[in-house]
Amino acid sequence: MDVYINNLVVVDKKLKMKQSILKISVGIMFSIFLISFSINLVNAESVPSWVKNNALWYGQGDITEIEFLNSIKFLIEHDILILNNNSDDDDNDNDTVKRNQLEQIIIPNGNYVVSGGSFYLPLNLEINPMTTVQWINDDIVKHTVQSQDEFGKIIGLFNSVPLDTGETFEFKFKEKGVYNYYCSLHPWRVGVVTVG
Ligand SMILES: [Cu+2]
Repeated sequence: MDVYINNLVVVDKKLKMKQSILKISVGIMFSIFLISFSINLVNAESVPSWVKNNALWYGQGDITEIEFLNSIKFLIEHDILILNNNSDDDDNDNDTVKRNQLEQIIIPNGNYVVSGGSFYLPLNLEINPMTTVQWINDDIVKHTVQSQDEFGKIIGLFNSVPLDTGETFEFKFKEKGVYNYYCSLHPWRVGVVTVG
């Protein structure tokens, strides 16, 4: 019976030691977090010394968790500890998405017919810089996309291989300007991408 009780005491002691080690680690981590965080936002002097002590005392097991949490509550309520709700980051993400948009130009069915009205859709695509344009061949014959200079001569800016039905070609427009292109297989088909 004594052995059993002794064992229980040992187990209990071990458990308590583990708990206090955990508390001390949490306390140390929080102190580091608190100091580095507050320096970034305002300066460490804004954190009252009793809050700093609370972090230490909590780590040592001298105060309860509620007392410890109350000191964090104090920091938040007094705008010393400012919680980042990531709204700025979200905006930035949206901007990034906007800047890296994908726009499509459809090469419609019948585009190869000289007298037909199946122009590129849209005929003049207007986009922001850093937009990727994707041409998709919805026609029943092959088409190419060839960049042209202002005189209608092919230049090596963006040039596709012949695209089968359903195939696509992409090019990312980084700089502002007016970009002409045409199909080398059906040179009467001319389109424009305006980056502004
Ligand atoms: Cu064509």
